[in-house]
Amino acid sequence: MPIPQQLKPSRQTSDTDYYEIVQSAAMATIIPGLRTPIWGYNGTFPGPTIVQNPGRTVVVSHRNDLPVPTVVHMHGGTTPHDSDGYPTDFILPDAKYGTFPEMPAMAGMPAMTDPEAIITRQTRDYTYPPQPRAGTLWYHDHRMDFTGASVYRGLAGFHITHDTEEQALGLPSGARDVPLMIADRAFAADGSFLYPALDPTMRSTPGVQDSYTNGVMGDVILVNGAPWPVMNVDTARYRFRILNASNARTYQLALQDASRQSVGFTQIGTDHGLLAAPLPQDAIQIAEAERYDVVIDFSRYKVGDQITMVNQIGSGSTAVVMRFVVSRATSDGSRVPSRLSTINAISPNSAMTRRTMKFHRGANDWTINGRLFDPAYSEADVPAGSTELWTIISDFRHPFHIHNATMQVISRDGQAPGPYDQGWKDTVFVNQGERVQLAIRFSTFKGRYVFHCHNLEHEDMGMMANFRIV
Ligand SMILES: [Cu+2]
Repeated sequence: MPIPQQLKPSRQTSDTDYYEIVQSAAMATIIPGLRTPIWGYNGTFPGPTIVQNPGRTVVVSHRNDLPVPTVVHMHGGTTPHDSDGYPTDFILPDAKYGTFPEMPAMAGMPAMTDPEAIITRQTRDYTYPPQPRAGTLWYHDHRMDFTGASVYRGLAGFHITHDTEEQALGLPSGARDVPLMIADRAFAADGSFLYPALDPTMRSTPGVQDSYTNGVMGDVILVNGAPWPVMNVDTARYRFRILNASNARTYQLALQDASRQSVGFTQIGTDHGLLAAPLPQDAIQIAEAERYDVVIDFSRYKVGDQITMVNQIGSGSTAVVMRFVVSRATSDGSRVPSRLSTINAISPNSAMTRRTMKFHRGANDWTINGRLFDPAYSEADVPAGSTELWTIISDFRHPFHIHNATMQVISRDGQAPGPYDQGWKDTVFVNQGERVQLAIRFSTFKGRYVFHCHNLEHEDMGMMANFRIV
């Protein structure tokens, strides 16, 4: 199983690490014997992993060598608005590729410009100040109307933040702290990705063929860019940072030993870092863009044993994710302490502003409070650093994601939060017909940001809205 390379800084000052990434077309070997054209950060899928250490600012200088505009969003980040990857904040490609309106023409709507867009040509520096918590963040393309197609081609990578609280715990680390990017893809016979774009050049017409308006799913499960990989492990504890980078597929992950007995995970973290205490889970539901950190203790096994990670809500080829083969006996100094982190639970109170966001499935589009995404309209103006209570109501399944904020699940349909709702989150699954109340704590960085469905096809078809931190 491949593990994405950790990117080395190109230079460092007393408080800042500088990185350089080139977004480029490349050939990958994913299906044995075939070559897959990808778009990748530094030409790889997944892109290189950026590690942000405590107290350090990270500046990533991106160069766009692709034929279309790109936008980099660091998902889960606490980020100044001009580095957040607002969908129209394009890094334009080389001028030879022509012009690109911020909002391309869609059915019944002419092309439009976004006067607030902050546009650069070919390069852009994204500044990420020290992050509030250790967590498994990730970066991916967020281009207006083309996010689904761009991520599908490979524009996604990990951005891992550390803090001193986490570093003192003795959790599995180094080669036993492993990011797992799960993403499903479909392939054409020649090995290329099969994405049902209306405009495969991704230049002018956004959207997917009609039969894919619910979202694009593939029949091949990739982990770190490899199909159903096998990972050799020692008889030791491992920490896995599981990210669902799929466009539209939710998984129910579980572990099975050779006799197909479920062996369970120890969940230790979620989107924005560690839980208060380890949480045993028989299975973990992970929606698009969510992260779950788990520890698997392979010291219970002997060399030669195999553990399979399955997807309990998949079928056929999508029911299996990857396999672990215990291949080396070793000693292990790691531990999972009974207390991991301090999570101050937010108690709703009457002083908190309450808002309702209705996620609705239209005939051919996806709306929030009855609107398609409009860069000129703000759904909520929120005071910097404030905490609000938002209720998400939905008539379909959607992972709700908000930028530049962190949240706790307060209730689902008036009942207690679900088994996967612990900790600080930036993405929360909302089921069909469900009413989920969230306490959202906004960052102190001011400006225009978005929240949206993280089913990328829904997002591209309008299920996104602005809020402003004022
Ligand atoms: Cu959705």
